[in-house]
Amino acid sequence: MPVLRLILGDQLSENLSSLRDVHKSDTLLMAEVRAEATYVKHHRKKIAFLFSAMRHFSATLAEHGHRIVYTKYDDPDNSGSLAGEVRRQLQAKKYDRLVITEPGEYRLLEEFRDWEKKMKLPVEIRPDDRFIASHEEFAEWASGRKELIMEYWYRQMRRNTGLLMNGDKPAGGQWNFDKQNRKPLKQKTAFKGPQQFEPDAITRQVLALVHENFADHFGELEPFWFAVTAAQSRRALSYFIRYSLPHFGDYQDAMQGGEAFLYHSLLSQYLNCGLLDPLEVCHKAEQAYRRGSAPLNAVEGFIRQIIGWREFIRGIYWHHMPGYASKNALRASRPLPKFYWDGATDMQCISEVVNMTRQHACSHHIQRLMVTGNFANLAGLEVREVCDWYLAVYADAYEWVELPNTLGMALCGDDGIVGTKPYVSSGAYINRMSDFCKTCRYDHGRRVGEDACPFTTLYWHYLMRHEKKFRDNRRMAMAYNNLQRIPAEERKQIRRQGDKFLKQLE
Ligand code: FAD
Ligand code: DLZ
Ligand code: SF4
Repeated sequence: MPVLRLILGDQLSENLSSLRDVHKSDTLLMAEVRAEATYVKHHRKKIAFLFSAMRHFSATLAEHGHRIVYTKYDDPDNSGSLAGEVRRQLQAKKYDRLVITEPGEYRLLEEFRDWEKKMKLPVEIRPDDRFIASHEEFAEWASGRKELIMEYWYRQMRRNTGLLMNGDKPAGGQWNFDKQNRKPLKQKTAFKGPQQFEPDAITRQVLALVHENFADHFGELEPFWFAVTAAQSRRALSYFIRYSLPHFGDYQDAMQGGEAFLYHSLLSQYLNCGLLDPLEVCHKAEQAYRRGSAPLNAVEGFIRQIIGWREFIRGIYWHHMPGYASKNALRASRPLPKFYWDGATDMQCISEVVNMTRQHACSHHIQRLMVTGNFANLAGLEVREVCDWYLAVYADAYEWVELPNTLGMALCGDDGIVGTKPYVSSGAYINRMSDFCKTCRYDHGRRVGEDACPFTTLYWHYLMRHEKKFRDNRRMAMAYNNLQRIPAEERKQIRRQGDKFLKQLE
């Protein structure tokens, strides 16, 4: 009897584990469904990107001789959920079993685990092996360690893959060149970022559909320029390697007004839905170093993001779920302010990042971590609401990668699993790494008074609020020594001003 194989919107890879033993008589099922498009109100560009990429992928599978059933969002019989679409197939035809590659979110894994009973059909859930490490390898590495430090995991991944290795030694004699990767951009850059693609007929159809059906979702739909096929994603990769990678390291942490991308790759949305393979991406970057067209600090920094951070974050998610999602170590409970959606705030940095996010459904790591994330942590914004915001607004967001980055790294909400200290800073850091403060009505250097920068006031307010928790943390010693140097009267003023600001936020 044939097998039914369900392929999800972020499983657009021909080497998917659920397709490995596929037979021509099997049915491959893909479905655009309301439940997945609205469990958070995804950015309209994200929905358009995935629907278009799904349609292109299904066309490729059909060209390769597979039998595909594809439900479009506006098909009159669309049941609106993955379970409903599977059921429709089971009613239409007899199948031996259902095969699925493990999803990227725990909520779906739980649902799939129930299907065998509910659908009265054997359900086989296979590992997603489009990553470098398996869950078992991460669990083995994590077991018995007091702290999970990304750097050590990364070295294991370097050894396993042989990337940037000369025998058993790291290329250049050092594992990590991060210290060279923190330069601000002193001048406006003329570089206009990643390769862009003209929407084809399929994408234009999807854009019309999203325009029609998701008018109340966040984000601008057009201009739409994402790659939507594996071939286009590879072209975007080559473009990045050629034009951006040489500068990626130096300006990895820099931010600039009006410039959403700088020298970042903008490849995460392609990697995360399966259009690009992480190892292929890293090998291409390594080749650029070996042939002398990109410096080691850039290539090492880039490869570390993928085989280090990306794999580490995924390991943390699956190792700690389901409990991880309900953590809120700092008891943050303030509602998400409206300016996270409309960008209408005098804080120039937040306004810029929210507006870039609304336009592109992308923003780079430091914008996510040190602007919107930093503010959310400093202001004690409700963890679930902040996580849902990040899950909704970025084209690369799926819970396996969004949650540990947001709840763990940005909000310090997981009791030190992802990071050993909070990523918080005053306006001084934002001023050093960007030109946002130049056009802001606030003064990044002032802690109190009319013009005090909210980041700066809240930074000291945060240190005082959480003194019990962080005071004895070795990595916070300098921050607390600096706090002690502020005169007692000014500390009182900071408390008052911070309290007032937070009250107004609500
Ligand atoms: P580049 O700077 O060019 O980096 C290269 C690649 O490295 C990325 O494409 C990505 O695949 C990988 N990478 C880099 N940093 C990380 C990281 N911390 N975790 C996982 N992969 C990483 N990344 C997502 O892919 N999806 C998310 O939903 C997501 N949410 C985030 C939320 C917060 C609060 C923060 C601080 C970070 C988040 N990140 C997320 C990580 C990172 O910001 C993005 O991967 C990156 O900005 C994507 O842009 P890029 O492709 O230009 O990355
Ligand atoms: C994100 C998303 C969206 C917007 N729509 C669909 C869809 O219609 N059909 C589908 O199969 N997948 C979609 N996805 C991706 C899923 O939400 C994703 O597979 C899970 O979040 C697990 O990572
Ligand atoms: Fe942001 Fe403060 Fe700088 Fe204004 S002064 S841009 S609020 S850091």
